[in-house]
Amino acid sequence: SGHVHELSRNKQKDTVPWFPNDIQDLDRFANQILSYGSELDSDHPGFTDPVYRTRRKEFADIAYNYRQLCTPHTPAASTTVSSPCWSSTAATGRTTSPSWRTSHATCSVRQQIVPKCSTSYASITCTGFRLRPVAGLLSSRDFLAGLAFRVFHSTQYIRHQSKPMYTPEPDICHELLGHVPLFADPTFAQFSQEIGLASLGAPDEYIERLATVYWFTVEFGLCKQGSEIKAYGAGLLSSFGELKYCLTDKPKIQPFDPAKTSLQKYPITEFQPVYFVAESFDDAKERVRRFADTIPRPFSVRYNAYTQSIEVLDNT
Ligand code: NLE
Ligand code: FE2
Repeated sequence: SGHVHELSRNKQKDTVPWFPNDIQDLDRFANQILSYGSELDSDHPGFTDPVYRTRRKEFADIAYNYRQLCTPHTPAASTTVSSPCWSSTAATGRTTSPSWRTSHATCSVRQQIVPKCSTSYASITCTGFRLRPVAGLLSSRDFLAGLAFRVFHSTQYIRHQSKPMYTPEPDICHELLGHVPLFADPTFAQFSQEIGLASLGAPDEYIERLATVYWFTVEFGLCKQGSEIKAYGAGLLSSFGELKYCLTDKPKIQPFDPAKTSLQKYPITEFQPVYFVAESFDDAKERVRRFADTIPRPFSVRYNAYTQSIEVLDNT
């Protein structure tokens, strides 16, 4: 029950780590961020740009004050100015999955204007996925837990205009051109939620493995389509540089298999040396489900979409 998880929030051996039971519980960790979104490292391309830094701070503050059920679902922050970064990332499409191109239209991604988060929110009501603004980087455990509720923690600032082709940091181009179109695909939405559900109350070691599965699918996944291989990972769709690179013969390509994929090490500030190819979103979903069954947990979980809460089924 909720109370048991509550007591075990400060990690002790052999207790189940705390996890959100109800969608409102997401408010409890939304601001437990590893660094505030406006604090930039000295090697960040926007470090010496005061206008950019002020804007980042405004976005971080909006996210900080957001509450799941109280704030309207249209995060007020949005960038409706034109930006060279948006244009260069929005200009692409040929190497991407059919889901991306279908919902590309739904999201009315235009080349000159960065859409508001509210527009994108409307476009994914078909799967019930919603965006929640976040003020900084969440822990893997908290970030994955959001997916169990079909809540996606999203940045709102844009990358610095001096480096449009690739950024190690997620930004609004990445969220709206990369993630949102895929979350409009019902099977992909289920697949993503499956990773989230598997993470609830999982031991730390499995959180790391699930975060790795997430990385090689939702962020950097490739998928077969007939005799071709297409990119669907958001980190590829939003990076014009890496999108071209990933389908050359430079990187190593391996079949997606959660047991193995979840152990693969990866860099986070440069193009990936290894990618994993799924047979289909359905196949990937089944594989994640089977992998989830191997996670040691004394219970199983199910999401109740009517009450927006997790049902915990005792297995002991
Ligand atoms: N490298 C991606 C891009 O440039 O859009 C962002 C990846 C975020 C995990
Ligand atoms: Fe991402």
